[in-house]
Amino acid sequence: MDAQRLPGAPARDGERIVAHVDMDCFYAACERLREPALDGEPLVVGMGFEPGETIGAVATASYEAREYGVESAMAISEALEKLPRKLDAVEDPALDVEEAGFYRPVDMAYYQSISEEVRTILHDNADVVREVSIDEAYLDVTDRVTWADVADWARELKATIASTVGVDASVGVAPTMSAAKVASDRDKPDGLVVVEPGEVRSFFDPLPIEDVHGVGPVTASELEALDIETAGDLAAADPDVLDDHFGDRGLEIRRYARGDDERDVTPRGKPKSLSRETAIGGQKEDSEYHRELLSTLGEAVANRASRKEAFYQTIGIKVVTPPFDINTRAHSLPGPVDDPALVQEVALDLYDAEFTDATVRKIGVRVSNLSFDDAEQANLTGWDDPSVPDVDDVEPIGEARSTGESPDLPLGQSRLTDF
Ligand code: DCP
Ligand code: MG
Repeated sequence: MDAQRLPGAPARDGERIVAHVDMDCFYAACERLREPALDGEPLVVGMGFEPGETIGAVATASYEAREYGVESAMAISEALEKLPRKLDAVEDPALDVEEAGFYRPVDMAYYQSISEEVRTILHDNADVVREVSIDEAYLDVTDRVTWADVADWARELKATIASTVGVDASVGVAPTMSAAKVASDRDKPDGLVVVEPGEVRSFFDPLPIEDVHGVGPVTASELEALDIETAGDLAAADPDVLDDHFGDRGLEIRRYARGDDERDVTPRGKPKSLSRETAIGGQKEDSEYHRELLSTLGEAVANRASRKEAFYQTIGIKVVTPPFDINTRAHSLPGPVDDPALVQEVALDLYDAEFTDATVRKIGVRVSNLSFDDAEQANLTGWDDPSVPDVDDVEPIGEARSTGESPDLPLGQSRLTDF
């Protein structure tokens, strides 16, 4: 604790108490809720493991399955090599049943419902909550707790989530968002790490460079070539050297390594529009394929609008043709609707009217002119610049990454993203 700080003192002026909450092996934890026999077993949630299927990826693995080297985003074929499926091991004498695991398909709607239960608890326990993905949120609890009692608050929060919902959360508490996020990851699963204001530098210093926000594998190896191996090395590095090698970005990651992060926890606003798009490998000219994608994307967007209790009055498509021409078309309805079949129908009509012969690099569906149950009318701003993601319209990572809502999209060739 900071020497000048009295035990139980509230945060100082301008200083925040931020918690980052992240569920442990979230999809696997959800599967265990409805199938308790999976408790303690190696469990992989993903797509593509059924006989005859070859393409798919791991969404998550239980900590027991991680011991075998299975991890998120790994090709399902690789996961099956590391950890064969129990069902197969029982029939194949060459495989050891004891060294096999359970596989379950992704069920986004179910995970969303569990996520909602957790969110309710988070909102009950903090004044400001910013959800950043299906299993992750930042909470600002400055006005509720002091540094002396925040650990008790966090323990109670974890216990409430465990007893009410039945899944484990890891919690990190710190004076900034980025430090809280790193802290929640330090003691997983079922972790709790509190980093008080005076401890931020000593907490960051020994961490490997990859743990610093904004440092990917390429930057990490460039930094290592400069003998910068830990967050502490980066924090203490000569700013001129970093500026020479990396420009402004170098100074930015240096700030992160020092735990400097000015961002406030802000709740999400209501989105102005909801959209999904997918890149098409090989710039295919194949209208049936394009139409299938549009149907899948239209359904995903409509489901998302339903979950957010949003009605839409405008339905549109985006078709990107070579070299990189963005064509958008939209149709406005007489009034707001919540009608997935209509989203698909309008999207296909807009496509059929102009694009059946087009070579397409990317294709997407968007609903806009949104209204919510409280009758608050959102602005229709048209199509966003795809290079600038709308921060209020970021879908839970799990959903964006998962093949759960669109099992027909081969992984690696197409992906769902926001636009
Ligand atoms: N997810 C996914 N594809 C990925 C990464 C994650 O579909 N490449 C999904 C499955 C995860 C969920 O998002 O359960 C949450 O992501 P996390 O990164 O928080 O991973 P977990 O909660 O599974 O594990 P951890 O205990 O490390 O948080
Ligand atoms: Mg998680």
